[in-house]
Amino acid sequence: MRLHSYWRSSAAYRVRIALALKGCEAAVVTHDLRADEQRAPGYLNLNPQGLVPALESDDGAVLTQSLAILEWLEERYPAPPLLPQDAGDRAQVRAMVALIACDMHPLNNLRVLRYLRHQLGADQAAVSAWIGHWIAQGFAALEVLVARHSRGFAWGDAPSLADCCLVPQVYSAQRYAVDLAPYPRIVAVAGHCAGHPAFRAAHPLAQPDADPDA
Ligand SMILES: N[C@@H](CCC(=O)N[C@@H](CS)C(=O)NCC(=O)O)C(=O)O
Repeated sequence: MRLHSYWRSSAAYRVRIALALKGCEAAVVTHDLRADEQRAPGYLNLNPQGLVPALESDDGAVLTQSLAILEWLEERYPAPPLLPQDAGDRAQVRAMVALIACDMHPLNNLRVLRYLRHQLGADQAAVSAWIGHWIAQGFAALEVLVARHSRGFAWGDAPSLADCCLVPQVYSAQRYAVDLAPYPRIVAVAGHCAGHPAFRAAHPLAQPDADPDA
């Protein structure tokens, strides 16, 4: 398999975590988002949206959209499971996933922030306030769900798709210097995950294109 990735991409980070949890090997192909490499014609052939991640599977399929890739990995490589057995429990995990990946992350990704800056004329203070607002709103709700369901990991006592999404979102919040003190349970889950080898292997700073000075 080949994973098209960028070290600081939250969506690619989700897939890297799931691949590592499943014990799947994937060669990493990097695209520097700062240089707009995700819009190069060759990559647009793979993913017409011009976004990372994309996963080329061993049978030649090209998969896009991180949540679709996570669900595909879960179906194709069922062990270890990243969704609970019970349908109601699975819905709870998927609700955490959607809260982060559908209602938080899209508001703060590169193309949206660029639009705020360049088309709407927002200065850095306004952009930072925007980022902080949406992260705070999402994390306030997620904190309640984690309090209900966590026993170490975001849902229960084993890693799930919720952790694949929570950990990158916490990394992103830290990168934007958002105060995480109001969300001690989310921070505790991220800390718990940080001790797991799969999460360590997927960390942005462990990636071949990591640029700690960026
Ligand atoms: N919903 C998509 C979002 C993908 C996405 O926004 N990727 C970002 C990096 S986290 C990206 O490629 N951004 C490039 C850009 O905005 O131009 C997914 O989950 O895969």
